[in-house]
Amino acid sequence: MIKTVSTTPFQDQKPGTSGLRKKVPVFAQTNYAENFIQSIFDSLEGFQGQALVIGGDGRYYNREVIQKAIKMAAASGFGKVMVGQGGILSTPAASNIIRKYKAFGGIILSASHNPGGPTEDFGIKYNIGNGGPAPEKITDAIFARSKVIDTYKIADVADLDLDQLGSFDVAGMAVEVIDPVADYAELMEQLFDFPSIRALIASGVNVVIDSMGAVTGPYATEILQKRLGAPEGSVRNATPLPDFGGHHPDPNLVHAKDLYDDVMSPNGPHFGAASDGDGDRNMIVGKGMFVTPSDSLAIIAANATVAPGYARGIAGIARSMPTSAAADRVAEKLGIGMYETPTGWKFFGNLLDAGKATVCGEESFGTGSDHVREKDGLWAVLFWLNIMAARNESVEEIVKKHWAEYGRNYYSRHDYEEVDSEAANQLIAALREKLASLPGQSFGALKVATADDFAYHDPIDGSVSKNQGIRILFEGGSRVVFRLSGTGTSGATIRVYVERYEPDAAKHGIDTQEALADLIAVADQISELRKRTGRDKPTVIT
Ligand code: VG1
Ligand code: CO
Repeated sequence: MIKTVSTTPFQDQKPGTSGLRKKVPVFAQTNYAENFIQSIFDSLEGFQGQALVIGGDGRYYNREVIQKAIKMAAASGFGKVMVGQGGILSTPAASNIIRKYKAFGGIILSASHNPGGPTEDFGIKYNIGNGGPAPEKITDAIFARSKVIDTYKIADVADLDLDQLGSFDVAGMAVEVIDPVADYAELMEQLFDFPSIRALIASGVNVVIDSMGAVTGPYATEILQKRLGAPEGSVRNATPLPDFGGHHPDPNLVHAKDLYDDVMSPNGPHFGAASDGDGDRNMIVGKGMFVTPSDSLAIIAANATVAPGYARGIAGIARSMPTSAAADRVAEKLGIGMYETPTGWKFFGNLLDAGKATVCGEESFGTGSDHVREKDGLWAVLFWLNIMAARNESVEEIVKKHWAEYGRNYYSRHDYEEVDSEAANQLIAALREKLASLPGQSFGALKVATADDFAYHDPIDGSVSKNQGIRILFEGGSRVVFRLSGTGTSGATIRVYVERYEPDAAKHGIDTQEALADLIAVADQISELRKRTGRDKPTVIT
């Protein structure tokens, strides 16, 4: 029943910021997914007889790869697979299942915020036993293995019915098809004050969640509508669809603009939130106030003790390097640790495991805590609702008071998508060349204090990750950061991150792009971005 299949390696299976992401036609090549899955198994030790969690965001090709993964897990000697019904598990829910049931690890099928469909994106990611994305040591081993692999093993059996809950046998391995929502909803109920949030909603605070045709639909429906009493229809685009209904499931001001406009309209909802393809991102919008993800992290950290799960306080905060320093000011005031890591959730795992950090965040609409080892979209939404309920204030009031107390970090990211890869690499290389000569140079009123290519020394395991983004820091706390995306699937995406700290509350009402205009101009001057890419404006501004 177990077949060993000869194969030839592919040279392009290098996991990026969050797993391997390629267009569906690439993944659909004969043996492409199989090679990568076998390369994962070949890079692991000690999983014989152990459990593997499998699930995905429901995008096109999800079911096909899940069938392959189950049959290959059986062939390689896993004792059990736990798979979400319909092949569905949001990324944070998968992380929770791995932890709760002490699985050896998990395979998450998703390309997250990238579009889905027959010619769009697909992805495979491996998570370790702590529930978090595999660290670089493992992803490097997987890549190395994928370049030389010559066989894979698969059980030669019929497909499993993924829609039926229950326990099954696949080639001698147990498979449990589980409810994807139940364990996650239970965890949220432990962390947050559901009675207070229910009362907030019952008092007339109108809350909507846009699931963007992606995986959070069933989770948000269960939690917001069933458990917290929001009226039916509060969760929009609630059915996970293979092509996300044509949506680009990226919760930001461009792709979730309908929701934003609705919340900003006089009769629209008081609070709106959106999530991405696999449910780990969040966008928070209150009437009159869009919350930047960096501010969201800071505000959650500053108010954490209102939530029952964090009532004892938080041990520390971690943020990715490009994320604004708003949270640093909170950590300073609370007298707790602050950690700056490279982009990607895998770098938070050690800090969370060691109890050094309790909450973590990235500027890319990602926030989370030690309750799982992934960022968690609905968790952030519930945290905001819990804070609103506890303080009896609107989003706008909460944010403005926070700025008044800590100062405001004006922040924006400019993305230049599908740029010629050669031009993008040259731009970064040229910046690297300039680093040594930048300190001390002035650009108008801005004087460079330091400039470097960010390198991270993991304080727990001592590993070093170099070349994680070019930072140019100016005197007074403003900065620009440049890095190339590690999640795109065509050409290169250049991300330019711009930040200015403004302590004076009288200057907190300026339009963000205006407040950052001089830094944006200097970023272009130093990088020659427009000249090198031929672009005169970013593809997406968040
Ligand atoms: C992007 C974000 C990063 C995030 C990653 C995965 O990576 O910038 O902060 O962790 O996506 O998020 P990059 O390399 O493209 O900048 V998800 O929700 O796509 O898994
Ligand atoms: Co995601």
